[in-house]
Amino acid sequence: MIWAKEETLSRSEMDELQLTRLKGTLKRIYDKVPAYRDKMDKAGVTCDDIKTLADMKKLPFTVKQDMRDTYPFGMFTVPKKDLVRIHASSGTTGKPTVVGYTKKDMAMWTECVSRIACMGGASDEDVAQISFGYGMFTGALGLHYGLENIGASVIPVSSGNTQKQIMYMKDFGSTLLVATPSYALHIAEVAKEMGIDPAKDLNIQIGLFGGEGMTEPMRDEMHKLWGSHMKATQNYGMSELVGPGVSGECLELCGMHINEDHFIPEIIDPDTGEVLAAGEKGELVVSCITKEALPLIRYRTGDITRLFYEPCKCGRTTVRMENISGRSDDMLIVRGVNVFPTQIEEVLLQVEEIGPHYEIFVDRKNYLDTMEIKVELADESLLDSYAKLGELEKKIKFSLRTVLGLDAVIKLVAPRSLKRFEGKARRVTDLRKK
Ligand code: DLL
Repeated sequence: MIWAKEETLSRSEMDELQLTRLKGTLKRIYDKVPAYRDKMDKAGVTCDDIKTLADMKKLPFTVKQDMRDTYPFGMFTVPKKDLVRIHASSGTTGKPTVVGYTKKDMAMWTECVSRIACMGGASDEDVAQISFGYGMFTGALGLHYGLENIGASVIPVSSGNTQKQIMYMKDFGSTLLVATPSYALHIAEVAKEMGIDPAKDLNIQIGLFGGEGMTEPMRDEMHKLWGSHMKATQNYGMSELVGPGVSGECLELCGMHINEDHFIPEIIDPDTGEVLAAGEKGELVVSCITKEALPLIRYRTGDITRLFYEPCKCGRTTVRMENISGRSDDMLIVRGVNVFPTQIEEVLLQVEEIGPHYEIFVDRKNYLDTMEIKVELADESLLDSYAKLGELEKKIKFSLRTVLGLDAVIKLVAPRSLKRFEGKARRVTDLRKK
């Protein structure tokens, strides 16, 4: 089922709608947000210069630092009194990024998430367990409202307390799981330890995963644990833009459909800022064209992807974005080789004998970069044979070198010995930054 007619507009209808909305939003920002007005003035561009969507490239970017410089509410276009919700995303450094919603924004957010849930196969028949952490993170409340809106029965269980989650899942007959992919793997693992086979003894038919990426081998792992019947899709968003609800995969699994009547995507070269052609890979830049409180224009997400404009078999005509390959700031350069952790994950998870849990450590010794990857074995029995372990380490090392040109030290460790995550996984430690 397709939730809204806006998901099936022709390209010319979509262009026209986007342009009208962009012009209105831009004028409001120019009038109400001094920080963005200054940027436009410095760039020598006026609202009237934007006559077509192609003119967007004249507009200055907005970056996370703009939000920090104007902390907490300086980029808002409405007085605080008009806000009905405030969230914040905690960065690893500095002040958090604060985002706010008016009543109208809440309705728009809910609508966007309902569309994405629907794309992933959710309906009013579902019993939806939300295992994202409730709180300042936008994931849980975003999915919560969107799923309630389509009539699903929502269980706001939050993250953590995993054994209890599994008890609810079993006793309430939950059919849909909302979680980060890494937490979904962990829930399945704990269920097994409790003597419950997630694929047979539980009834999860739909997995709506997001907040972090899910590579294809990771999706395969998900099917191994939760059963091949599970429809495992991922969706994407960012608190600054709205939270979840920016884009999501439909069941054709060929990229994430962007809610284009609310968000205009562009792909730029992260180094030069130049706009790239459709199909080229670069940094995703998004303009919010319907939000009241915080309509960021040309926001640099830092996420690396590409866009496909061909209509999808599902009937939606909205542009699709490829799985995120990484963030421009988490690309590792190891002895001159550029590599994203997702590429390492793709190589690792194709090795049958190892499980989906790994940690990457990068360091510098005697002026040379080193990389060590700890990987969990899928099965304990291999630990008994030094010879087999050595062989397997060699095999993984060889794959990494052939596929990515990377030399790494591989350390195979016992199942369940690496850290587990209840929210977004953190698998890379770059000790060179210390
Ligand atoms: O993670 C919003 C969200 C919550 C989206 C739940 C989907 C589901 P932030 O905490 O601000 O917001 O983090 C945003 O997370 O820039 C990406 O780097 C990453 N991210 C989110 N979804 C995906 C995904 C939420 N499907 C940052 N694939 C983004 C890859 C993702 N990365």
